[in-house]
Amino acid sequence: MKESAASIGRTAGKIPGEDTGISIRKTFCSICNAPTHCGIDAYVKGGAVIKVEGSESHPHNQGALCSKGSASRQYIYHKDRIRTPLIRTGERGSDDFRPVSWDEALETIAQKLLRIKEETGPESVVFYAGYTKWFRPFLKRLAHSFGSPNYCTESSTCYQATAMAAKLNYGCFGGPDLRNARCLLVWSHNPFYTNTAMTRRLMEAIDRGLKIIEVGPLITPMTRYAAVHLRIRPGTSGALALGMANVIIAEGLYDREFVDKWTHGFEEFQRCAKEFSPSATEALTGVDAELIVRAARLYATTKPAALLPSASPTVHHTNGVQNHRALTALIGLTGNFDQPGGNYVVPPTWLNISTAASTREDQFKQVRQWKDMAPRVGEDVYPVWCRLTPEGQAVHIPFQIQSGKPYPIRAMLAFGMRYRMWPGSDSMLESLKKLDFFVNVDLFMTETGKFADVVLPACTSFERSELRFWVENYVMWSQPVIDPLYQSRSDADIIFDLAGRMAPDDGLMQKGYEHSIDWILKPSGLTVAKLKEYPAGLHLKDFQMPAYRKYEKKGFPTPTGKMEFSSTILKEEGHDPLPRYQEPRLSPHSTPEVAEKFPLILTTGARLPMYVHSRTFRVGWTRGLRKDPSADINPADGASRGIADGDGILLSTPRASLKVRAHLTEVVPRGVVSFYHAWPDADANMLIAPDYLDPLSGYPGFKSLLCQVEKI
Ligand SMILES: Nc1nc2c(c(=O)[nH]1)N[C@H]1C(S)=C(S)[C@@H](COP(=O)(O)OP(=O)(O)OC[C@H]3O[C@@H](n4cnc5c(=O)[nH]c(N)nc54)[C@H](O)[C@@H]3O)O[C@H]1N2
Ligand SMILES: Nc1nc2c(c(=O)[nH]1)N[C@H]1C(S)=C(S)[C@@H](COP(=O)(O)OP(=O)(O)OC[C@H]3O[C@@H](n4cnc5c(=O)[nH]c(N)nc54)[C@H](O)[C@@H]3O)O[C@H]1N2
Ligand SMILES: [Mo]
Repeated sequence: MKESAASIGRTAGKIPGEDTGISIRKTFCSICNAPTHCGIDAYVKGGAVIKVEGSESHPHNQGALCSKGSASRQYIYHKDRIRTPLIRTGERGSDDFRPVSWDEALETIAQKLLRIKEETGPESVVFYAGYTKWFRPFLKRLAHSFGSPNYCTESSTCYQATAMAAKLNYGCFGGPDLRNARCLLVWSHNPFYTNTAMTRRLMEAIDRGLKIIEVGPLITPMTRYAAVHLRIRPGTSGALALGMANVIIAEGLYDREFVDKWTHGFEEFQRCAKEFSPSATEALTGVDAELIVRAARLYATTKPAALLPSASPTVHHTNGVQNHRALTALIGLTGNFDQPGGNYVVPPTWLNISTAASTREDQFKQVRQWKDMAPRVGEDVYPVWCRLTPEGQAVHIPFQIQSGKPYPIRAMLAFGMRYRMWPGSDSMLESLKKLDFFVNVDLFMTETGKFADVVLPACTSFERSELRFWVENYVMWSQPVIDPLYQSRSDADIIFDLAGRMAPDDGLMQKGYEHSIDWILKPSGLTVAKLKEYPAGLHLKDFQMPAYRKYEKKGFPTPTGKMEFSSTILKEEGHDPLPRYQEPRLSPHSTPEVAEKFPLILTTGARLPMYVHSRTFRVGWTRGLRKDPSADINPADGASRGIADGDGILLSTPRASLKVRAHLTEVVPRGVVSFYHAWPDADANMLIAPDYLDPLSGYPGFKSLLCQVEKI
């Protein structure tokens, strides 16, 4: 078509139309976490994305995009994208790879893993997924079809411990029913940085008069809306929760009827909470006794009230699971479990996202039962974890590689693995080097990829098809808006291709990706063909949400059929059945001798809005927002050490030191240092010992240890 002056102007303005050759295609951003992905309008011309906008029509983000999604083009077209499959030719850790065809790469992987299976059993191979979630059900199925129990994920340091704590108490869990809540107890969650689309619903609820109680050491954008902010010392959530329970019980503000009829172990719990008077709790948590009383009264008397916990900061401690049990116990104590406006249980539809639709995800994944496979990695050390969590404990992988006990781990097929996720990351790297065979699939050539024997290029969400549900009862089968760049492929294609080579007996997987999705979707009545008719997504209008108070009919899915203040499972496994408070293993109270040299409390990994773990450091727009690794330090702690804002400092723990910059800010309370966990050249996890773990879950104590800072 001949271009007129007007149409040239329209092209420059990136205006879609036949004359400009620009079309808008619907997709979504998947740089951050699965429940929070935002709908995107991709402006495509000549097979390339030339602009992105938040989709106005998408109910989740309603047109908005954060700094990361807005930088999507820099992410997709980044120079570090892996271009072809690669096989290592040089030393592990070097850049020496030779490009190979997909067939050679996949055949090499299949042959090697099948040989290992024959020699030492399928359990010698670990199948691993990093933070990316969308392909996990296929990977888990591949692992079990191959015969290995060892499907492990990044969730071994993230959400699974909170799920485990909630399952010990209730057998199931529910998020806040925001629309009907009148009070929200936000326990260490900062949705303004980490769950941005949710904050629209939150602001609407605040406008309707929602009362907010915030718990967490840091000042966040939520703080200005909070009626009370309890700035606890990191690692003391359990003490605070018991302190609040103490007030609620002593003042008779608990829900007697629910407690009498539906709970187990209240008497013991009451005795346990009795020790946590407001003043005793103040001594442990650093929060004024008067504020603790106010928060307890507000939460217990404003009905209905919901708890909004986070996936991780309360369990990133050596006492994490019991902390999280104590704070979720407050829901039952006040009769807010599965009530309108309380914590409403909606079973997950797909990838832990709950909607009105149901699927067969669980049956699809657990194609072979645990009893028909070897014990999982970590099962001997974390039996409670294995009873409640349908995966192995990934934090234990390096220990088992080193010990070879109870059986050797010889190979890993990993998708998006980053060894710096592990505490004592340097020691994790040493363990990786001991593997006979290591495959990593990623978008980018990463530091971890350099230690792999085979590296495969994955593509972004713009270049693939995937099934995605949103809590707004919305579903989408996305279609690629551009072809995969270079020779990259979608992770699902790679897994299904490998299933053909490594698990030929898995009839369903042999039928392919879309056929498997149809099988999974069956109970919902949806199909891939139907979803393809709605490229922008489909509202699940005719689907029925589950009732409230489901326990009245079926009881709780716990051993006693009740909410368990005192856990039957923990008792059976020889642990304290009560959510009793213990100090973090390193703290001014538990190790005063260490605190003499390291008097500050270190919390690592509080999220920043522009970064998602290691993902967006390489992206120019986001990196420009906070360039250098810097530790947040309270100005008073800086002043007493002669440290000014921007100074080079040494951040030290008993294990190691890092050179970083000082960022003096009131956001952190006095006595606390907060440092982001995934800076490329300053790895927080070098500061933490590999065995600094919660004994119940194996979770690392990322968020409460001891440190010192000094000017260089
Ligand atoms: N932008 C961005 N978004 C993300 C991520 C990201 O990396 N970047 N990561 C995603 C992932 S994997 C996760 S798990 C979530 C995490 O999501 P969030 O939990 O919302 O994020 P955090 O900043 O880790 O923690 C929230 C609050 O916990 C409090 N906190 C810190 N230390 C402690 C402590 O010791 N005890 C208690 N009780 N509270 C503490 C702080 O006050 C902090 O503001 O975010 C997800 N979203
Ligand atoms: N000190 C400290 N450590 C922590 C935490 C903390 O708070 N403090 N938080 C912990 C928590 S909660 C979490 S969730 C973990 C996260 O830890 P990781 O799993 O390490 O997180 P990422 O860096 O986001 O992702 C790993 C890799 O996945 C790749 N990737 C991205 N998209 C895709 C894709 O579509 N396909 C494939 N194959 N690869 C892809 C990325 O490029 C990246 O290299 O870190 C944990 N570690
Ligand atoms: Mo996480």
